[in-house]
Amino acid sequence: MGGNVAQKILKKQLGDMSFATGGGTINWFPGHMAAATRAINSRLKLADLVIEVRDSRIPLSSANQDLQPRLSTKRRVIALNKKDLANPNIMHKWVDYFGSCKQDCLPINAHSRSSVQKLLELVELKLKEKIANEPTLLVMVIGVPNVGKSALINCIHQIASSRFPEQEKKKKQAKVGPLPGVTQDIAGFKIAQRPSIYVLDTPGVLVPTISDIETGLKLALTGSVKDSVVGEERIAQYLLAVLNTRQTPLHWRNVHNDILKGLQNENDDKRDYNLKDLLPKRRVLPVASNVHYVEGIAREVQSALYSTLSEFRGDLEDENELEILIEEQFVALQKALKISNKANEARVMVAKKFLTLFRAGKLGPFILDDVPIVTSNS
Ligand SMILES: Nc1nc2c(ncn2[C@@H]2O[C@H](COP(=O)(O)OP(=O)(O)OP(=O)(O)O)[C@@H](O)[C@H]2O)c(=O)[nH]1
Ligand SMILES: [Mg+2]
Repeated sequence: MGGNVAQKILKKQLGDMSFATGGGTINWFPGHMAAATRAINSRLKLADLVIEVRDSRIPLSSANQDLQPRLSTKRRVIALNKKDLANPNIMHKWVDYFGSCKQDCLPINAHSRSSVQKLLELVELKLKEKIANEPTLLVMVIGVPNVGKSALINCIHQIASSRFPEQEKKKKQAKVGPLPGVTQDIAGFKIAQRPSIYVLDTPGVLVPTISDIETGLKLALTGSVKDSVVGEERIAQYLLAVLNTRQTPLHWRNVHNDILKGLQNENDDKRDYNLKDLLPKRRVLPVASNVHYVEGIAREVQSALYSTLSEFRGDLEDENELEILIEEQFVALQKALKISNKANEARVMVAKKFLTLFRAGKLGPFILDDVPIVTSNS
């Protein structure tokens, strides 16, 4: 229900954007993707198994729909990557969902060897017969941009090298990076001998037209589409619409109260100091540890969103009123994120920092897609 409101408000906001209309001038599908899609399609014929990497936060929206018909005819494992950023309480429902579709799937974290090890075991199981009978096997890793294909390949390669230390001479590494579009060419990595098993890293590819605005926004929010394509402000507005309609900030009440208590203590300290009028006590300056700083800012953000939402008297189901709340939240976020009013383009800065916190998981784990309802008679 909430999702529908979020969708409506977004249709309104994005209605005049080129990608909302779905066709014509598509500027968010970079030139190299068309060529990459053709290259992937031609290699797919040769692949013995495909690891389709998706983002755990959007298990359906991160599927490349154009590739699905081909993939469903192949041996396929869906790796739901970045599980560290996804809500573990909902993840199991997705595993059940894919299970009910008879689709192998495994939530993983490409930076964790043990979780990639499990994926490898599943891959080996599915290739068991082929491993026994064929001299060479090809495993393709595909997926939309920035889902962690190359990070996964590096982890697989590392595990393989420790199994076959003689292979370690060639320290070939796939390039990994925080922005979409890092891998531009298909590259092979040998991970086993007898049979020879090659894993192919591929460039992330999107479909040329994203049929539904919300899918596009989710892809932008999780970093599959360059921010500049949709604009940081719109992505942040979308995130706020999602959080508010789900009432997520209401769970941050304790954070808010703790911060209030903290402020109270600080005031008490100050009063002490004034009354006694003694030599100033040495104040312990916060160690400028980045981690602590970021955690602190994230809590300020959660607190700001809690208080704006809990004080909001409007109707969240009304898109105009939801928009008013989101505007108030932009103001509150600016303060929480310590962005000066004088700053040029303060709104864009607010949006950027807010998105950075979300993407790093500092606002908590999320799953943005809804699990489809499976009718049991299928
Ligand atoms: N939190 C988290 N971050 C991850 C995980 N896997 C990859 N990343 C990060 O996600 C970003 C993208 O990783 P890449 O491996 O470059 O993604 P890719 O799918 O190869 O991207 P393209 O080559 O652009 O298609 C990097 O910043 C990685 O460090 C994961 O499991 N959890
Ligand atoms: Mg890559």
